[in-house]
Amino acid sequence: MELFLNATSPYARMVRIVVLEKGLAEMVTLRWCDPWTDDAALLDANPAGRIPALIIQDGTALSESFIIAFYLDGLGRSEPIIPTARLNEVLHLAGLGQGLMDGAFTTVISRKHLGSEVDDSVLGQRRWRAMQRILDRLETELDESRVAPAMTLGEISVAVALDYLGFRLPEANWASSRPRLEAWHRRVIAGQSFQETAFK
Ligand SMILES: N[C@@H](CCC(=O)N[C@@H](CS)C(=O)NCC(=O)O)C(=O)O
Repeated sequence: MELFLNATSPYARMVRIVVLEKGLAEMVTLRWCDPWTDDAALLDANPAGRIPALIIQDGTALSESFIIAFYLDGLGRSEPIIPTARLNEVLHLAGLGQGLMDGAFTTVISRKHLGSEVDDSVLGQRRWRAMQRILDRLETELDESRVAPAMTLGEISVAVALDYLGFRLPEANWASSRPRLEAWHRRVIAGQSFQETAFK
């Protein structure tokens, strides 16, 4: 299989962590690319021009991080990252992580293309409030004692989104008033799959 990715995309990192957690690294060739330059091979795999995209064994191209994660979860024999016994809880958390990731990524990309004054626009302000609400909700729902040995898609999604906030929007300073979430995050990112894929 071939995975189109770069080193700064939170969506691509999430899928890369899933690959590692599922023990599939040897089956996946990493295709480093820049989605912003209309890379021809990427456009062929995903006409939306976005990473991640995954070409699977029969040549089918998959796009969208959650769809790719769902597919990969069906491969390999390791613990499921979307376990049916904890489905509601895992999907709930994965949704919050995705919402946070979308808010952070859209903020970064809007600033880059429209200037940082976009933060003061109606949409920019709305996005910022949404991120704060998600962070506050996570602070009430998560704590260190809830980190199970087998990583789930919920944990991966939230922890990658928090890492991305620290990487691209450090001024958000999400951890300063959220000690439980900070302890939870520190515990999750200590795992090898997070260490190997750190943003740079
Ligand atoms: N909903 C998509 C979002 C993917 C996404 O936005 N990827 C960004 C990089 S972080 C990208 O490739 N952007 C290029 C573009 O929008 O043209 C997913 O979950 O995979």
